[in-house]
Amino acid sequence: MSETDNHLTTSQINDLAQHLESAELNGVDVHKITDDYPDMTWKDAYDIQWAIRARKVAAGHQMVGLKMGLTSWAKMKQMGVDTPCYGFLADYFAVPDGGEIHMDELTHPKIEAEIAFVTNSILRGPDVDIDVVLGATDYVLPAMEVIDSRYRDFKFDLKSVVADNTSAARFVTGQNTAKIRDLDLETLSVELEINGEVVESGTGAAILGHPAKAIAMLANMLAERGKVIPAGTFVMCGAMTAAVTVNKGDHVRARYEGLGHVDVHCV
Ligand code: 0L1
Ligand code: MG
Repeated sequence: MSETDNHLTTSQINDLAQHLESAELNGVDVHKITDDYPDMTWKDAYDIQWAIRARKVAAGHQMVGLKMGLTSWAKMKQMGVDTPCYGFLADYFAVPDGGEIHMDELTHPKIEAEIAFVTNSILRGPDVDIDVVLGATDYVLPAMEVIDSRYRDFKFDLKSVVADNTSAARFVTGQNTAKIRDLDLETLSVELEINGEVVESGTGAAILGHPAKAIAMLANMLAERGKVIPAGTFVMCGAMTAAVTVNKGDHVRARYEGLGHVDVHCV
């Protein structure tokens, strides 16, 4: 993922940002954009994502955090890629613990159990590692992400998914927080339940071996664009479990060892 040049024009990037944002806001699916733009570069893909982000800010939304995606080796292998990707979290993506996901607003949502970090000092790449991240972490908290690719049948390639803000749609955070000295983030375990039945389980090590690795990678990827992770940033590290399809009427709970649980209802 080293292309630093654009193949697309600024006008094409802005049009594609509008196209993908419109699919998101209207809950309609579209075909993957690389079908029409097979030569688009990684720079184009992230430029489209950043253009969607700029559209949301221009529309009055706040950015409330960042996310890493495709951080498990299993999911990268499934996608045939060796690099995770990042996206942004807008204010209206946030659902309170115990709250509702309105399925009519989404296309084909899936849910995954994650862990999130809140930083207390700036993380500036390119040489951020796990120890630097742990030294800049205020606390961690349990979280679930709802991913909802705007691409028909979740069929995409990585450039298309980066442009589509890595399928980010909704997220829920738990009410318990912990200092990293009080947790072993690698062995921290979670069970994902749907209607009381455990459907997936995992540990922190599923995230690149250690969840802080995902934050380090984010800082280093942002550095390629001259960006940093500011102090006080909420960052979701990626999934500890596989993503599970949810349906109207489902009650989803992620139960974390030593960190309580996070709940959401699909209505
Ligand atoms: O958050 C994630 O890991 C999802 C990244 C995008 C790929 C997908 O939609 O499955
Ligand atoms: Mg995720």
